Amino acid sequence: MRFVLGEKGLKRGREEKFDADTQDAAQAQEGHWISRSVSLIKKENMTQSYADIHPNMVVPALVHDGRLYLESMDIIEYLDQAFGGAPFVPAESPLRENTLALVQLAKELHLSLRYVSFRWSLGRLAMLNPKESQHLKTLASQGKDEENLVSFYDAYSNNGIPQSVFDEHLLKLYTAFKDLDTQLGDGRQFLMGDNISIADVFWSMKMLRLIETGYPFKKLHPALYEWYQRMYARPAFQNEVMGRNRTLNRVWRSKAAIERAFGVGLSKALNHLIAA
Ligand SMILES: N[C@@H](CCC(=O)N[C@@H](CS)C(=O)NCC(=O)O)C(=O)O
Repeated sequence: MRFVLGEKGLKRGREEKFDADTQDAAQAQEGHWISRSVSLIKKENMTQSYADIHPNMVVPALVHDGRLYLESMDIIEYLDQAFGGAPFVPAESPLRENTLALVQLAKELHLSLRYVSFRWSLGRLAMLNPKESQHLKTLASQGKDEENLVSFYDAYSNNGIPQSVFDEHLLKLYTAFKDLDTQLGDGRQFLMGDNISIADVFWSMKMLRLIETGYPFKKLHPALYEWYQRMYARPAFQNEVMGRNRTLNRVWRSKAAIERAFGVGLSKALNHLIAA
């Protein structure tokens, strides 16, 4: 979402705590949006104040003109309508349908990304203690838990997920990246052709997280890696995505590099799976 705000030329204004009781409309500088970061590492998404905003306890969420918008896909479509500019969700067929199909695939793989990044990057840091688990259950019972956080965190925090399940998710991601790499082989600049779209946003966010786990994109999917470098170089990516993530991103990448040097970690697991 932040990436698209940047691409639309909208300027980031003040930073507020996500649960600070300030009126956005009153506080916003003309033409600027207010950033309210929610730290997933600090588990701020699993607080009553965030669950009141987003019942599924995931980011992002957008408030504009006093209305709340949830779900990345819907938010980006709304930003197109509200702020114009080159559309991220194309209007004409069949480009629209093809773009949305690629976004749908990214959405379906979101769970796989969660499994893989927790297993090979966040590790114990992402586990909940019994008190936190209980708190999550209480909050989830007020909403619908559509992202299945309760069952995932329950199993993950109790080491209840077999390695084969993590491997399965890693392979699913590998298969999808391999396909994208093939498609990009025709020299297109963006996933859907000549113009940036919501598909580029969804998939580059996936890659950003996976690079932190040590996923060897450059070696396995070179055309996809080149495409990611183009996305990464865009000012909106640098300012709105990396601006806040840079330090943590470096920490995770260093951890993955050390693991790779010792022949452990995601690269090793993936090599085994591909060879099998
Ligand atoms: N369907 C949601 C999914 C959003 C989502 O899963 N966000 C992740 C971060 S990329 C999250 O907030 N995870 C919280 C957690 O795993 O505790 C959307 O597309 O907006």
